[in-house]
Amino acid sequence: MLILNTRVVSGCTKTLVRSLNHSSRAMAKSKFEYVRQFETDDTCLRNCYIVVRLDGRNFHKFSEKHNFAKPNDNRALGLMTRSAQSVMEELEDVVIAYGQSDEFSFVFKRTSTWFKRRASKLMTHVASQFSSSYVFYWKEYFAEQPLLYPPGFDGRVVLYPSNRNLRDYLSWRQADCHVNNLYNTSFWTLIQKGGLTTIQAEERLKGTLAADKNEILFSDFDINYNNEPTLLRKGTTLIWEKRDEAVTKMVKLPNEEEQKEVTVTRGRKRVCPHHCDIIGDQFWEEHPDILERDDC
Ligand code: DGT
Ligand code: MG
Ligand code: MG
Repeated sequence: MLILNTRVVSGCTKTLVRSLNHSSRAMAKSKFEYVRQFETDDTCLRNCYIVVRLDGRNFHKFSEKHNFAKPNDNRALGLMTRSAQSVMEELEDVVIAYGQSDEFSFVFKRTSTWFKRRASKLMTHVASQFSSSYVFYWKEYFAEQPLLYPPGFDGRVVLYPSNRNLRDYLSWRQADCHVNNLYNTSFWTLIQKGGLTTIQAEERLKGTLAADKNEILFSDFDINYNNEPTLLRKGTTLIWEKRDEAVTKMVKLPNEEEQKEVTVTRGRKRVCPHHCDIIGDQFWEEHPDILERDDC
């Protein structure tokens, strides 16, 4: 019946064919189809920044087994950053990422409609892209150290409705980086340079405040914590930046027979790492395009 109609009224062809497909699909539905209704709606609330945070699974053991330097291993941090870069390049709408230790947070722009904002899709894509990149690039960072078993990363999704909330979230992660790194630097200096056992170092640091740890490092070991590398004190922030790139291409100039190689400069967006403070206003004033307006 439908096919007959398509012949008669050509202007309606599209509509009729569509309804034919629909009815044949309806007929093809199995009695099992109802199980779809058990799927939960995990659409992220509109206008909110979507943050996906990944964290290495049992990296206490993973770092030991793979002989990570203590307290910080530059190879491991480099590989984390490389994997996060891959997430930003391969997936859509991540405007900023922040990482330290075995974790990385990815912020999707608040107006993103990627995968209809479904939390499970976003989180699993981030986690799998990150994990496969971590394994894929392993050798580039750990030349002599074989990867002994497949690492895993857990993921969670958190929504932040305002710029203030998002900035406070990122500040929280950077403050955590600072607290942990100051503790770890003091702890391992007491052991590696001070000759203390792990138990003695723990005892020495019990109840100390940040100022006390700074003092121990400075007075006993001549280490000014503020001169430690910013990568370790501040973590890694990845953002998109336009950089000029020289590109060579073949062009045919007017009045000339043959093509000539010409070098032109092009602005290209790239993921760039920063190891700076993101708690204060300066970073955000210097990069005003990262955050969208609060009144969207
Ligand atoms: P989880 O996350 O509950 O599965 O357990 P972990 O063991 O991953 O715990 P977490 O994430 O709180 O702490 C990260 C661990 O990874 C911590 O034991 C120190 C280790 N780690 C991360 N980066 C480095 C590094 O550069 N060098 C060394 N030696 N260890 C590191
Ligand atoms: Mg972990
Ligand atoms: Mg962690």
